[in-house]
Amino acid sequence: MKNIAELFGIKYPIIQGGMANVANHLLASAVSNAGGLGLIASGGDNAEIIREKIRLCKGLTDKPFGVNIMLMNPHVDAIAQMVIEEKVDVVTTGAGNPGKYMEAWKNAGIKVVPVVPSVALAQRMERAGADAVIAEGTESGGHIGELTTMALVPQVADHVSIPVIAAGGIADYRQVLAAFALGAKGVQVGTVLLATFECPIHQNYKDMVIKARDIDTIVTGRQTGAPVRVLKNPMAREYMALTKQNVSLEELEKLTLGSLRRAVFDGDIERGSFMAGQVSGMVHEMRSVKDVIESLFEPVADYKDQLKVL
Ligand code: TUI
Repeated sequence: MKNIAELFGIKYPIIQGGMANVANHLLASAVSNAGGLGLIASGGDNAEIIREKIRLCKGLTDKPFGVNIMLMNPHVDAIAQMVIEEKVDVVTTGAGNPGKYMEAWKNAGIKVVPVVPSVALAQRMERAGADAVIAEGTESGGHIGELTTMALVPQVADHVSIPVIAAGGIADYRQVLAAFALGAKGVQVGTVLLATFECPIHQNYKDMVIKARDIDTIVTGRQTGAPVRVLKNPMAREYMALTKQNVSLEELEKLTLGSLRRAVFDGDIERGSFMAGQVSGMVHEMRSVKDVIESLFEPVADYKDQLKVL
């Protein structure tokens, strides 16, 4: 089976996570220029804002890149159509089932790669024509599923014949090797790209990730069915308190999305929602995107024959 570097026509079998409000044309083009697959994240943006970022990205790289569509976005129908018009190479999806858009994307020649938190959804996506699936474990930052990467990736790999991309808990080459050992044909990373020079977020956000230890993330909203992993801060503690009261899901989601913007754009340490994964404790310094990606794969070449990695 193809690894995802062959599938996408890129150098290294790595894709960038579709981080809402974070992953714009600057980050996506840096990842693609470094040999991975960069992604522009829809987050809660409307179709025209994302279209503009796609056009800017086309001016910054001649390599393939994609768009991540967050399916809880209220403008999702228009975004689904816009990526066809813009002839985007790859679409990844998150936070829902993209089934109703798959046929149109496939007919447009777009490679479709949904995030799946379970074997059942992976199988459904394969039947619907997905080119690969991203098995994202609960170690990830942001909106998460229940299963760990360690438990989810091999189970998904056993039940589909399309390539599986492992995500959640990957910050250095040991975790890349582990992902391939579990049956993945590629990896997705997010947190390790937050503390890069090219990542367009407030410096306070980068510093929070760099300072974080292993136990410094917390999952808000488990009780309401919208679990989101963030770095611990006063905002996260308030959210935890609110979910214990009778606040509506919409209200909580609004609070989370608004507070993500406060983290990304304002660097509001107290009131921002700093989405980040459990591997924040492995991020110790500012680096370039190229350095991050190369250091994830260079040692892996030594294991190439055992794992058929590259
Ligand atoms: O989507 C993510 N991570 C995200 S999205 C996001 S923006 C946001 N902010 C606040 C609240 C909610 C979202 C921040 N981080 N990762 C991919 C992912 N997809 N994780 C879990 C899922 C998922 C869950 C259920 C995918 C499919 C699914 O299907 C349910 C169904 O309908 O079958």
